[in-house]
Amino acid sequence: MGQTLTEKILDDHLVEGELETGEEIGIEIDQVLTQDTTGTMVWLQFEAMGLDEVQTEIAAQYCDHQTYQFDFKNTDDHRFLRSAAGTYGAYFSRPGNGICHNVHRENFAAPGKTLLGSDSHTPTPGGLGELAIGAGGIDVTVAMGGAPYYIEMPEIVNVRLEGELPEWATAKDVILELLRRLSVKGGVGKILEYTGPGVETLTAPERMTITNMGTELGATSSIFPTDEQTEDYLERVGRADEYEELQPDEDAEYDDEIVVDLSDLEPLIAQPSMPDNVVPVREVEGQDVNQVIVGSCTNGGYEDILPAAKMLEGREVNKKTEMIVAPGSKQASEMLAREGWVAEMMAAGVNFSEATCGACIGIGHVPASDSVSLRTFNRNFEGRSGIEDDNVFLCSPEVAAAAAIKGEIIDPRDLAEEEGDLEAPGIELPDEYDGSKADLITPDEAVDDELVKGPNIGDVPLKDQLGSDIAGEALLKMEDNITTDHIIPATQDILMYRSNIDKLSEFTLSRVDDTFAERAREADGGVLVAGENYGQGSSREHAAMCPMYLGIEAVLAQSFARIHRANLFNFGIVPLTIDEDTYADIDQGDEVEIVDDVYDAVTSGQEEFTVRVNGDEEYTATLDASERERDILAAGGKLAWTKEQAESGS
Ligand code: MIC
Ligand code: SF4
Repeated sequence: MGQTLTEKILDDHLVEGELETGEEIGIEIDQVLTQDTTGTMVWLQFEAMGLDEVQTEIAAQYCDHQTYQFDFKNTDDHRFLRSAAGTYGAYFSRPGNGICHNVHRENFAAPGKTLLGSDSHTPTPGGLGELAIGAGGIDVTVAMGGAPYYIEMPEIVNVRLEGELPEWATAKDVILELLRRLSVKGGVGKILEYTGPGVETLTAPERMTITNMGTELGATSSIFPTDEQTEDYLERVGRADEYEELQPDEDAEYDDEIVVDLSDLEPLIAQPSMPDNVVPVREVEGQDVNQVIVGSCTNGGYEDILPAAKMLEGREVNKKTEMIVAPGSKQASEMLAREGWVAEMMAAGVNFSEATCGACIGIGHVPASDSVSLRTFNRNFEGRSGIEDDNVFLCSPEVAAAAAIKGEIIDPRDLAEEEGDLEAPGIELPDEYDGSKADLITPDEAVDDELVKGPNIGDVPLKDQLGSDIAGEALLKMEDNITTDHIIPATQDILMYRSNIDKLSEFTLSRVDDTFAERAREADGGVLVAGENYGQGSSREHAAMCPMYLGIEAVLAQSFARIHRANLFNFGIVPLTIDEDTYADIDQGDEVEIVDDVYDAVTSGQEEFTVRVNGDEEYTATLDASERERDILAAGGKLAWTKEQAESGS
C-alpha cells in the first residue's frame, strides 16, 4: 500500500513504534524553535536537566511576543534568552526581528524536515512540506537535547483542494471555511494533508496561512506536498538548494477525506469570539469598525500586507477607523519600506508597528470598549485582545483593508462595485526576499557563553512523585472549549511573569473566576472539572505548571486538547476523561475522591478509575495513556522522569 506524505516523513524519522493510528511513535526532530514567552522555561529546564549543548540541526530562539519591553522583566527575559542561545548553541533572533513562524519560514523551514516548537502555530512551515508540530516547552527541551519526540500516531486526513480561488477570495478563506465546517475541535488527533489540483494554484505563503491556522482546528499538524511553487519560494528566499520534491504515493490511503472547491469560496469572517464562528462577510456587512489590524503569524508576511497596501493606494483610512499594520517580520517591513509602500500606507492613515505578536495577545492596540476590531489574526478568544468584552473578528487582509476604507464591515466585492476603480490585488511575491539578517545571531556569532539571570528569572517548579490518594474539592467547573488563555492569560501585565511561576500562578484561571488562585492555595489540593476540548489554543505549559504549583492534582474533562493534555502529564497532573452525565452530575464545590490507589493504578496500566463524589455517588473516569506517559505521571512530571532516566542510564 502506498504512503501518504506524512507517513513518508514520519517513516524517515521513526526511531520507535509503528505507523499505526493511535500507536505511540518516537520520531527524530531535525529543527526546534522557541519564543520568548515559552523559551525561558525551555532553557531553565535545559539547564536543570544538566544538558550542555543543542543536538538538533537547527535550534532557534525568537523574541517576538513581548518585544515592546515595557518592563525590565521583559528585557531581562530577552537578555537571559540571548545568553542561553549563546551558551548552548542556538540561533538568537533579536526582539523586533519578527514573529517566530515568519522568521523561521524565511530562514530555516525546509521540505522533509521535522520541526518541534514551543508555540502552537509551529505547523506553519507545513506549507513548505516540513512536518512541524507544536508542543509544550519541556518536550522541546528534551528534543533539543537529542531525544526523540513521542506522539500518538494521528489520523491522516486528505483535504482535497479543487478549482481555483476566485477574485477577492484568499487562502484565509480556505482555512476559515474548514473552521466553519469542522469547528475548533474538528482537527484534534489529526494531521491534515492537502492534495488535489487546487494545490498548485496556491503560492507557498498562501499555503502557510492555511497550515498556520490548522492549529485553530486543533490539528496536530497540516502539510502540503512540494512542487514548483515550493521551489519558487525557496529560490526567492535564497535557499533553492534545500528544495526536495515530496508527494504522497498515488495509492496512498487516508483515514478520511474532505473536499474543498476553491472556486466556491467567497470572503469569510470569524465573528467574536471563536475562530470557528465563521460566516460570509456579506452576512455581517454594515457594522461600524473602530479598528483594523493587518499582521500576525497568519497574515503578516510581505505578500499579506502588499494587497492591503495596493487597495489603499490613492485612498484613505476612513475617519471612523484606526488601521494598524504589524508585519510578521522585520524583513517584510524592510522590503515594504524600500519599495515605498510603508510611506504610501502611512500617507493613507496607517499606523506602522514593529514586527511583533503584540496586539494578537493583548499587548498594545487594545480595542476600545464596546467596539468592533477586524484583525487578520488566527485567534479571537474572548478577552485575548486585552479587554474582557471584546468584539474581535478574523478575516483576510483584503477584507480588513476594505473595512478600513469603508469604516464598516463590507465584502470587498461590494466595495469594489461602490468604488468603481478598486481592483482585486491578488497575490504577488517579491523577486527576492532580501531583508537584512543583522538581527539573527548565528551560534558562531554568539556574544555570551554563560547564563545571565535577572531577578525575575525564577526556578523551574518541581512536584513530588505521584501519591496514592487524590481527594479534594472540585475547585472550578468549566464549560466546553476552555482555552489556555482562560487558564493563564497572556496580556501585558501577566506575560512578564512567564519566568516567575510563583507570581504567575496568582493569575491562574482568573479569567474564569478571580478567586480561584487564592482558593486553590488555601485548599492545597483539589481537582478541576471541564467539558470538551479543555486547554485548546496555545502550547503554553504554564497552563499546566501553574495549576500544579497551586496543588491541582487531577483534571476531569470530557476531552482534552492535544498539547495541553501532554503538558498535564509533563507537570504531573492526572488528566481523566469523564462522560457527559458524569460532567453534569459534578458541581463546583463537591468533594471528589479517586477511590483507587492512584500511584498503583497509574503504573499498572489501569484505565478505569472510580471517582466518588461527596462520599457517596460513584462514577467512572478514564485514563487513556501510554506506558511512557504513565511513567512520567508517576515520576511527578517530565523533568523528574528525564532525570531518573539519565541516572538509570536508559
Ligand atoms: C498564542 O498565540 O496563544 C501564543 C501566545 O503564541 C502561544 C504561546 C504562548 O503562550 O507563549 C501559543 O500559541 O502557543
Ligand atoms: Fe504570536 Fe499571535 Fe502568532 Fe501566537 S498566534 S505566535 S501570539 S502572532
